[in-house]
Amino acid sequence: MSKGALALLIHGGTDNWSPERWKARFDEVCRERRVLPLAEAKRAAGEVHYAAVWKPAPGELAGFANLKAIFNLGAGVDALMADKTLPDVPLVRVAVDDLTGRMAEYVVLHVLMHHRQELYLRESQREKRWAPKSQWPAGAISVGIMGLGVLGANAAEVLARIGFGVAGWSRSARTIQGVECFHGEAGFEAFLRRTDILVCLLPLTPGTRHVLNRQVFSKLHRDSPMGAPVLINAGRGGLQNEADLLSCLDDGTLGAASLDVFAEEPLPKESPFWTHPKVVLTPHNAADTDPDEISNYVARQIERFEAGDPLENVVDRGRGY
Ligand code: NDP
Ligand code: OXD
Repeated sequence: MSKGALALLIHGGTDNWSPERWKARFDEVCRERRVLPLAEAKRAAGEVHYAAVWKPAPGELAGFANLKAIFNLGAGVDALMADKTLPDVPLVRVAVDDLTGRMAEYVVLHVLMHHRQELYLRESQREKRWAPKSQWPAGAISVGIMGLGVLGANAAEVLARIGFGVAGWSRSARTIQGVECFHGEAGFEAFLRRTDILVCLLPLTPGTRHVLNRQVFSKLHRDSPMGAPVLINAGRGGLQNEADLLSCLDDGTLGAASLDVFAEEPLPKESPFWTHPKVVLTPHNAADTDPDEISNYVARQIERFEAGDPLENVVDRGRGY
């Protein structure tokens, strides 16, 4: 009997999400299985047992009646959770060392950028101004990480090794060596009050939408050598109230922000974030999903599933992440 087909529903629109690139990779790692791009998959819908997806259109997955599992090709599943017609089969997300390492690189880069006064130093260079300000050590800065899951916990450990004072906040209680852990509503204010650089690595769910707002920014610690607190958001754009964020940057509640994600992506040309002097902007590439790594990961998971072993990193639909 032939193996159930794998459908590719990939709508990224950037280099990394080229459907052709993913198809070539899946053909290599799923040699005995038909790997079907969307149009072909629709024509052979009954033969499709698995779907590998990135931002599928709402309703698209519901057309596959014999689906056994869905593999989201990234870590965040908010786009899928918003689809009310999502088939009731296991939904697997990405949690692999490759992605985790990439996110640690982004977080370390941006924490160091603000801590080492890079915005000021680049401006000085442009103006040919030799005017160093005194530099404090990493231990003088408290970094607070919202979300202590796969990505947040690892970034916290790496930052602690560099010497920052690191705390984290999650929904349930966590223990991470060298990291002061807070959780839930009850722990939120104390977490914010000790934080100079706030790093957001939360998933976007109904419980976290717009969690980054004026009320939260105004509770951050204000007496660090940086002068004002800093936000780094690499979770999702929907986590930030963008009007609050802009007004808090403008009135000094926040000293600066590194933003990788936005409510609307690609970010419209007219967005004030593009040219804001206090914003360091990246185009949602903090941690790219690598087709080589992740096609292997999905192929391995399908093999496990067909051998009767449990799938890994299955999303809890009740929690939404
Ligand atoms: P995980 O599911 O492993 O971790 C999520 C963390 O957030 C957990 O610690 C969880 O708490 C916490 N959390 C969830 N809801 C709440 C809440 N209401 N209050 C407090 N804490 C909460 O996710 P990952 O670490 O793998 O990924 C995090 C997010 O990063 C993804 O969902 C995605 O949106 C984003 N991402 C962005 C990328 C980019 O390139 N910009 C790349 C990859 C991911 P608990 O521990 O109690 O469950
Ligand atoms: C992800 C992402 O969720 O790339 O993996 O944003």
